[in-house]
Order: sequence, then C-alpha cells, then structure tokens
Amino acid sequence: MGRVLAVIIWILTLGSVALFVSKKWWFPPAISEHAPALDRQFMLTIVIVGIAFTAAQLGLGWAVWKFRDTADKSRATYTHGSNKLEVLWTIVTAAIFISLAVMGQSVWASLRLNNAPAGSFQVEVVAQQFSWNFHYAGKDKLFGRTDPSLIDDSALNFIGLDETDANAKDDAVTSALAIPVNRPVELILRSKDVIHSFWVPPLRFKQDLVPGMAIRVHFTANKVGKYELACAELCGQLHFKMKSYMLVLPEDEHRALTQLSQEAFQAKMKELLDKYPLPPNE
Ligand SMILES: [Cu+2]
Repeated sequence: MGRVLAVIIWILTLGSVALFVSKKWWFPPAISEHAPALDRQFMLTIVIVGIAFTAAQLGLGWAVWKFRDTADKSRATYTHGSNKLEVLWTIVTAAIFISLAVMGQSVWASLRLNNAPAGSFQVEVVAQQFSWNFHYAGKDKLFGRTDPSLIDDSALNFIGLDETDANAKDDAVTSALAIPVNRPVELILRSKDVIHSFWVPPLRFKQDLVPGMAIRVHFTANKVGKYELACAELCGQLHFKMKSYMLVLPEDEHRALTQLSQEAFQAKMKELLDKYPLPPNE
C-alpha cells in the first residue's frame, strides 16, 4: 500500500507540473507595454515555486515509500529533527520570497504609485452593480461636474453628471471602454456601491474599484483590437453579468470617436464594437 501511495503522489506531482509546462491553458497574448516585464516576473516565480513544489512532493513520495509498513517489526526511533536545517530553510525561503516580492513590486508600483505621463488619455470609470460606466471628457478635455445626488439610473444618468455644467456639454458616458493605441491611458476608478475589480487579461491589468475612493492607474495598450473586460470581484448576485469590452483603437479613429457628442458617440461605439472581432482564442 505504501508503494502504491508513493507512486500516486509522484504521478499527481508530475501530472500537475506537465499541465503548466504544456501551457495548454495559458494567458491570452499580451497587449500592453508593461506586459513582458510582468510575464517575465510571473515565469520566474512559477519556475522557482515549481522546482520547490516538485522537490517537496518527490521527497514526500520517497518518505512514504521508504518508511512504509513492512514485515520488520522493530520500534521506530524518535527524532526531534534538526534546528539547524529548520533555520536554514526558513531563511532560504524568506530570502527567495522577499526577493521575488521586491522585484515584482517595481512593475506593479510604476503603474499605480507614479503619476500618469503627461498627455495621457483620461477616462473616469464608475462601476456599479452590475455594469460599467465610462465617462469621457469630450473635445474640451475637461470632465463635467458629477454629483452623487444627481445619480438617476431610470433617467440613464448613471454617474450623476451635472448637465448644466458647461464642461459636461460634450461629455459622453458609455458602457464600453475605448482607448487609443500606443498612448498612455489614465483611468480614474470609482465605485457607486461595493468593491468591483477592473480586469482585462490581455492587458495584464487588474485593479479594484473601492467606494469612496478615486483610484488612479495608468498603462499603455500597444495592440489594436477588441478585448473582454470583466469584473474580477464577486460583487453580488449578478456579478457574472458585469462584463464589457475594451476597444484599443488607432489614434485617428479614437480621436474621431472622442470628438463626438453623447448620441453619436454611442452609435459609433456600437459600430466599432461590431467592426473589431475578439482575438481568436477568446
Ligand atoms: Cu463587480
């Protein structure tokens, strides 16, 4: 029985490693400037923990095999273990994990803690149960005033835009996100109710939206196309319906779109969403 268990442990271990090595289920191709650095970091982490996992599980199988029940009825010996070894592997593990965290932190922080580059295209994102609102500043590049007391979902004023504000005249609010290619984009993320999470897997970008906060993040998408955008936070019963699309458009097509006022913007957006197909593997 001990031998069978050992072999099962080894098969399970090698089988799970094979799933990763084969890359049968893997990330979609990346579409952002920071993605290669993030993917490298991910790869480094998974290789290191993969080696540790494999070694530990093969060792477990070896122990199960070696110390299995046999005809030998002699008493087992008690050992307290080795303090030296315990200190050693704790230090080695801590050093590896702290180094990985420090290395990964630089990419993460560069998109969140630094200001967005000058000339970034700004979009205000307002999440709610269970939809996305993207607020564009329009021709004047100034966002119209918003006020929570003006929020009226039945009148389709999901973000409480003050229509009497001059800056709001050319603003547009849509349920899908349109950004320019190869130009930094700054999102200002807010939530009306609970915590949501903005997630576009090919962008390698995920960020929570927290009620009461305006979280600024930035990134640069470098491949034109249509991509799925999901809420990655279980935010309520209809969480599964909280999905939309992100369009990454050529600069001129994007400029033409953002010059349009609300109704024309909506119509054009619909047209563009039909024009661009999803990447084949999605
Ligand atoms: Cu959500």
